Amino acid sequence: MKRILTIQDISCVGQCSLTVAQPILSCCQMEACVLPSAILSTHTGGFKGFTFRDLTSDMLPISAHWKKEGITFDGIYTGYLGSIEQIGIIEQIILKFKQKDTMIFIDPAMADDGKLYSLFDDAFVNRMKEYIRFADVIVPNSTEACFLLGREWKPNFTKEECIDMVKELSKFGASIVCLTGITYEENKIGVMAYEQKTNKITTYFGEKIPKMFHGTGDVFASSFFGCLMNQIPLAKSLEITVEFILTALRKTLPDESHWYGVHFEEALPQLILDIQKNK
Ligand code: PXL
Repeated sequence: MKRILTIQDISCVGQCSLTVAQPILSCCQMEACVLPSAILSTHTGGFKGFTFRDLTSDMLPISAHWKKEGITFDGIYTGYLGSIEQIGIIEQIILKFKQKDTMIFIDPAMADDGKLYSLFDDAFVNRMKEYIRFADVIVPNSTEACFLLGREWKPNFTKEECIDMVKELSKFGASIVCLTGITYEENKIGVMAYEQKTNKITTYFGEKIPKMFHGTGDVFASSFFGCLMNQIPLAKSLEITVEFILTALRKTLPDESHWYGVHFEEALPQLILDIQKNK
């Protein structure tokens, strides 16, 4: 069984980051080890007065213990990070644990809907631009793509603009760039991946659910990473992941009180079956 490491925060309530990644990666049939970047009482996208404990100073001692125990990882996936200083430490951890075939998957989780998340600023964006050079795969949404490229964001981009963005982003070095949440097909929302090696663009679109849900980026990244780690081909990985999210969103939509996350739990059986069928 593959063992992977995911580094992101624990939002104790909020259905994002580790509380989403861990169960999804287990459903993708991997041993999912975690390195929490920070502990928050909730996520920062709509709750007021959340607590935040930065765990930067724990990271090197934790990883040093793993090294001493001879623990290795087949993949490392990072999401929402706690501070600029922490990024340097995570780079050291990646260098320490990266073996020939270790997939480094970076979700540059820092912005959505045209805006940076509340705890980030331009200095964090600049550091993220350096950090993504470590990645084999990056999965920005269109807002993050614009911050990384220094472009103006708008709610909709044309197909040509999306192609231009993924190709431009690939210059940071990742072999796969996957842009999420793109909307140039009428009444649809989807993803576009560019694979540098083959110069190939792959897209997958699904029905556009008429509401924005917090945490879909984390559900996407976790499932997509899980599919790729199972060596499922890129196009199929996108299909499985978008269909998983659509099922989750359909389950969430009727529950109007659930504003802060996605009921992905009820869609997990579908993901497990798709992984078993395709791996
Ligand atoms: O879903 C991304 C995310 C993860 N973690 C925290 C967040 C957010 C988005 O707002 O606030 C703490």
